[in-house]
Parts: sequence; structure tokens; C-alpha cells
Amino acid sequence: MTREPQVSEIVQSISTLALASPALRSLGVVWTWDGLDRLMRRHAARLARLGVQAGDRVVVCAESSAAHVAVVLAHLRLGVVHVPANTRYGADELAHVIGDSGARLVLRDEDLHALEDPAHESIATWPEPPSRDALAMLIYTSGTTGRPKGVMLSHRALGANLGAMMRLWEIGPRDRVIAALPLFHVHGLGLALLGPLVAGAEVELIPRFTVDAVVSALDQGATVFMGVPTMYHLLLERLETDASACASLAGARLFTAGSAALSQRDFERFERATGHRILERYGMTETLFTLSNPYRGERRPGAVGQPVPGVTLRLVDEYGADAGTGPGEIEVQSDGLMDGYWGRADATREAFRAAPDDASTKEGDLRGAWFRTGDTAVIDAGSWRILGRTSTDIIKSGGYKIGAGEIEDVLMASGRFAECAVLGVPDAKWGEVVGAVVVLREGQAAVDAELVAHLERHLVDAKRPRRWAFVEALPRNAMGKVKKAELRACFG
Ligand code: MCA
Ligand code: AMP
Repeated sequence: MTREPQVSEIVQSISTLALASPALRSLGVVWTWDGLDRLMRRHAARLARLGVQAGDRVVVCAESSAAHVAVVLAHLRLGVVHVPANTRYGADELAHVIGDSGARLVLRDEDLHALEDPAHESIATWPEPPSRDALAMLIYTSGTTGRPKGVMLSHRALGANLGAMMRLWEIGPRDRVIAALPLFHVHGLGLALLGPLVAGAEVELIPRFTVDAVVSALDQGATVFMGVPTMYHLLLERLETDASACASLAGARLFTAGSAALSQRDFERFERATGHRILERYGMTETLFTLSNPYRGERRPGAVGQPVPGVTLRLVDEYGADAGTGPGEIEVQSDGLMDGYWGRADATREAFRAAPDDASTKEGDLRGAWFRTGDTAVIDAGSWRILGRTSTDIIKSGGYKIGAGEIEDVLMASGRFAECAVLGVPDAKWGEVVGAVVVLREGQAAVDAELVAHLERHLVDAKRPRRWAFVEALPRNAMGKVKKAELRACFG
């Protein structure tokens, strides 16, 4: 049983932690809670001057920095809804997030750095903290079709789930946790930054992941590293030729992986190089973190462990009937669950299966309903194993979730193709890369500079096709649906 946090643990802790103790390291500078609190108060004063109130959405599209962290904390403290955006978005993708969220304000790097100016006005007292049911964040995530949707995360969900994760992994004041993941997804923002800060750990911010920066932070006393499998793959390229880097990593306390499947091979290579068995866990923006290998106990390669405290999981077959130990689709009930997709009651309803004894599940009241993850798993000797996605339309590349539909729309809008299909192509470094199978319209050129420019304008780096296959026609079933599984063969 987990305890219900009274008010969001995050907000509560921030208001009592304004101490002289170190909270954050960033680019060689150590920030105490006092120092962060000063930046937070300056940001609160700016929001008040601009008339931004609790419940308003503020988009932050900026690199990781101490000022960025202070802005996140101020938003949580004030009840302003934090909406982080991918820093590499093009104008189009950013405009979608701003427009869809109805943002009152958009903050870029220069706005954040202005907070470091001591001449900036500041607030003297904080207002009442928001209620635990208040919306804390909107995090944009891709689905099978259309543009990314805003996942509504409440203070209650974040406080309960991040608190449970920190207790499970025994993260606390003795730790210095590396946050090298981007701050626009829940892995970096929630698990690597907010959870550890609230648990009293120090966080070392690495604005852009590089192997050098991570090795050096671990060499200088960082104790915990959280990464996506691609980061481990990149670290391993160094570790296997650099004994001193291995020694720097060997001294750490904990390495965790998630956001995509960690290969058994990389798990074993990492153990050989550093003596550490990477602790793999599983989660989703909509549910936060739901399965984890144990901190004390056997960490199994290729498995994601057991349900996190506060989370109930089940496996179901294609009709929604209990599938026992599987294989089946994972469905989730959890105190870390989202409140739905922002402005998308239709998509929210589709994402949940009402519990049999709660057929009257109302919009906005999702208690008792099961969230359908779209991930297939099996329970093997007490440990859950993710087998893959139920849909070929979701791709995971470098830990980023990518919807095939959004890319197909951009490809068709180029006017080059009669038809196209996008799917994930397995890749040792990225997990998957985006593959496009296309039928050229008559007289159209294949991939040239103009098409590349079109893709760069509309799609962030990770979403751009890396592999192309040109075919005469796409294979379709009797219903006219493209048989994507068959297209895998196009890429050998
Ligand atoms: C970049 N490149 C790629 C991709 N991305 N190629 C193929 N596929 C890709 N996805 C190319 C670039 O074009 C460039 O090529 C070269 O690789 C280096 O690019 P760069 O951006 O510098 O790469 P990097 O900085 O090394 O990025 C790798 C990374 C990054 C640090 C692993 O992908 C990353 O931060 N991933 C984390 C995503 C994340 O936070 N996911 C959490 C979602 P060229 O050299 O030719 O220009 S939350 C979630 O999933 C749930 C809740 C959970 O459970 O956690
Ligand atoms: P996101 O929407 O970015 O939150 O990504 C959520 C998805 O990431 C899940 O639905 C899974 O498909 C995938 N994922 C997260 N952790 C793991 C893991 N440990 N193994 C396999 N897939 C994972």
C-alpha cells in the first residue's frame, strides 16, 4: 500500500526546502535551494506582471539549465501548468504545442537566462499551493495518427508515482543523480530531476548528453545515472576501450534504463565493463512508471520486473478478457495515471477500457477504468517481459516515441508519393530508426535536397526517415489496410 500524498509532495517539499544545502549542479556551478528559490521568486514576479494565473499553460522550449529548473519548480509551486517542448522542434511542431495547449506564454532560453539578473523583480511571499488534483503538466506525446497529444498529469499523479519510484530505488540525500535526459519528457523531467530533488538528492544537470560529460560526472562523485538504451550503447563504445572510464563508472551506486527495450547484449556488456547490472524499468507518459526490476534482488536482463507500489496491472487478450500470465496487452490502474488527453475527450475514451463493474465511467473520471498501453507482455517466473507493441504504427527511436501517421502525413504533403507507409526498422544503436516505404508518383524524383528540406521543416530529427524503400505498390489486406508487417522485408 502506498500512502496518498496530502498535497503534491513536490510542491510541499519545495516550500520547506529553501535551505543552504546544494540542490543542483549545472556547468560547474553549485546551486543551493536558496539560490534556486531566488530564481523561482523572480519568475513568479514576471508571471504575476504578465497576468499569468494558476491553471494557465506556459510553454517552455529551452535547453536544460538551473534557470530552467527554477521555472519548472515555480510553475509547480504556483499551479501554473508547465508545458515543456522539444528544443529541436521546427516552427511547425512548436506552433502545434503552443496552439493546442492554448498557452498564455512561451519561454525560450533568453527568457530563462534573464532570471539570473539580480535586478529582476521578485515576489516576497508565495500564494497557497495548488490542490493535489490540480493539473501540473501537459506533456506532448505521439500517437498512431495525427499530431502529438497533451497528456494531463496532476500534482497527485506526479507526487505519488515519483515518490514511489524514489523509495523503491532508495534515492535520497546521499545521492547525486545525473540528469542528462531532455527535460521535455517524463523520464528526464520527472524521474531524473523532480523525483530526486524532492527526495533530497542533489541533481547534476548535463544540458546535452555526451559520453565525456557522463563519465566525468561519475568520476567526480555522481552516484546514479538514468538513461535510455541508446545512451548505454554510446557509453559502451567508450567503456570497451577505456579502463579508467570503467573504473569511474564502477564506483557509482545505480544505473537505470527505460523508455525503450535495453538489449540483453548491452546489459551483459555493461556488466562485464563496470560490474553493474543495469536496473531496467518500464513506463509511459500516460501512466508514469509502472514496472521496475528490484533495487535489492535479482535484476534480470530483458525483463522489467514487477509492478511499482501504487500500480495495478493486468494482461488482456484482444477482446479485453483476462490473459493471465500472457502474452497479452498491458492495462494499467495507478495513482500515477494521467487525467486524459488535453482537449481530446474522444482520444481519452479510446485509451481506456471501462472496468466491467463501472460501465458508467464519466469523461473526466477515469477511476475504475483501465488504461490500454498498446504494449504486449508476458509474466515469466514472476518477472514481466515486454514483447513489443500491439501496433506497428508506434516507433521508438533513441527513446523517443514516434507515430507513423504523423510522418506519413508529412510525406504525402510533399506531393512526391502516390502512397507511403512508415515503420520502425530495428537498429542496434537507436533501437529502431524510421523507415519509409514509398510509391513515387510518375515523373517524381526520389530523395533529393528539396524533399530533405521539406522533412526538416516539418519533422524533428528523430522523426525523419533514415531508411527508404521504393516499391511499385503497397501490400494491402481485403479492407484496404496496408500490411505493414510484410514491409519489414523491404529493409532486409
Ligand atoms: C539523431 N540522429 C538519429 C536519431 N537522432 N539517427 C537516427 N535515429 C534517431 N532517432 C542522428 C542525427 O541526425 C545526427 O546525425 C547524429 O544522429 C547525432 O545526433 P544527436 O542529436 O547529436 O544525437 P545525440 O545527442 O547523441 O542523441 C542521442 C540521445 C537522444 C542523447 C540518446 O536521442 C536522447 O536524448 N534521447 C532521449 C529521449 C527521451 O528522453 N525519451 C524519454 C521519453 P549527423 O551526425 O549525421 O548529423 S519518456 C518515456 O519514454 C517513458 C515515460 C519512459 O518509460 O521513460
Ligand atoms: P512515451 O510515450 O515516450 O512515454 O513512451 C512509452 C513507451 O515506451 C511504452 O509504451 C513502451 O512501448 C516503451 N517503453 C518504455 N520503457 C520500456 C522498456 N523498459 N522496454 C520496452 N519498452 C519500453
